[in-house]
Amino acid sequence: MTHHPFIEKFRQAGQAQVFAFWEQLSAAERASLIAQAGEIDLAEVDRLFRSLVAKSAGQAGVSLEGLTPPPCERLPEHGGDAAAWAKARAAGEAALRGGHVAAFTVAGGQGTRLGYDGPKGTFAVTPVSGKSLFQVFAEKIAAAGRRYGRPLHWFIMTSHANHEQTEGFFRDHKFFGLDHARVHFFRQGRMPAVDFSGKILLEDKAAIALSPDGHGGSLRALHRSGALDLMKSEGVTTLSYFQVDNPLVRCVDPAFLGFHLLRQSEMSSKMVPKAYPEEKVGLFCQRGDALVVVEYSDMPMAMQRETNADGSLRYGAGNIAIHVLDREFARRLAAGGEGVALPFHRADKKIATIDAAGRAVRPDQPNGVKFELFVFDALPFARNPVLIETARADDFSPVKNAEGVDSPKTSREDQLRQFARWFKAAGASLPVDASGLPALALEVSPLFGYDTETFVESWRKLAPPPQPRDGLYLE
Ligand code: UD2
Repeated sequence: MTHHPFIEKFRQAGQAQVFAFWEQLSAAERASLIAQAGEIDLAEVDRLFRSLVAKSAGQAGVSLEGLTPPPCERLPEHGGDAAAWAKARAAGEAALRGGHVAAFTVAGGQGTRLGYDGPKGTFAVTPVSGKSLFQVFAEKIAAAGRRYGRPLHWFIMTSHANHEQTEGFFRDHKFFGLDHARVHFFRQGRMPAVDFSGKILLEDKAAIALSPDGHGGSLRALHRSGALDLMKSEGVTTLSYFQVDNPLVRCVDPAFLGFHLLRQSEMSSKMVPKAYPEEKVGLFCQRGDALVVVEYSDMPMAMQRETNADGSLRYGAGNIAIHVLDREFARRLAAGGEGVALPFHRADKKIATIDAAGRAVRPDQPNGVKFELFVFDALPFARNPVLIETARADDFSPVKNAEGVDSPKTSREDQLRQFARWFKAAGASLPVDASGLPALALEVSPLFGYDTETFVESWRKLAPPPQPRDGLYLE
């Protein structure tokens, strides 16, 4: 057998099967396999197997000890302090004018549930012109840059699987008018899948079964890619984090940024009140001084049904994956070290692999484990975390499933409802049903307006304003 230092290293770690087909591989295949092996931290894989797989049949139980509902900055219409919101907003706007904020999209997920073949950000979501998720964000970011007189940097985390396609999509669309020097793509890390005895699985004879390391891998990837250094040299202190699947998101929200900055928080989050106890979202909770997210699957249903005196859910602060992060906090967590590393989570999956004879195996039951990091696990490490409430209708309507809840249809309808609310605020009459859904398919480009205020400003400049009608597109 040809010797390579990696082969010996893997053999010593009990992972010799990774190179079982070495003799059959071409020079190019060998080089590629070695490069993949080089991504793997064998000690980390061994530690994860021992702590998450070998020890127990399931995920190490999340402790519910000492959990209480978290303090939260309520919206003024729900009893929040309007003056504090106004002050926060002014502080956020000052940070945007100073160029201290960058947008950050995590777009490395595999998007399997949607059944769409391509990077999720390229999926068409808007009701009339069929803009992609990436275009919607690009236009919101361009519009905010214009409004505050400082074009924003935009960081986009991709995966190995979708990096080239994502970059190509932006090039083909001329970066949707953004300055391409301010749009930065970087790949997230990968983790190997292991079987239930801890052996690293092969995808085929020349490839390890590697998959993205979770959205929490974004902190390591920001660091490794040099993005944090670039931000520092550009005077960016604060990252506005959102997921690629949510076209309603306010890519940069001055009030949210302002609460974060005024409280000198290292990481802050937005929540929406859960729609019903069974809703499948992570839940913000307080434990001592720390803000934590407990996944819905880890909290007993009885606890999720507990109510306050006014009937609202006691643990009702749903995580919609919109956060603000301090740049140096991201660096500290990425560097890891004693007591400040994000924990990995285990997910049992059906993993396409090969058997000892090299034949393809397509299991119909989970045959192995993937390891993932979650970004919200950074919250307990953050100084002065701030949690604010946001209106679901103005911040959250993700595209996750092909049909049913959180699908292209529900997201399109939520966009239409938002446009209809803006028209109404501007005094334009538009027939809507009881749910606020207009009978007309119309669309507002974020370049025209991306919230009530910016829409109304642009609308008032139109002379005469157009009559709302089917297919109307405002840009
Ligand atoms: C996430 C949250 C859930 C709720 C929901 C809101 C977890 C475990 N759950 O559920 O509590 O907040 O979002 O929408 O986070 N991604 C990467 N790399 C990866 C994995 C994911 O970039 O390795 C991105 C992905 O492209 C997407 C986002 O992270 O933008 C969410 O990923 P998901 O679809 O796995 O999370 P989901 O919807 O199950």
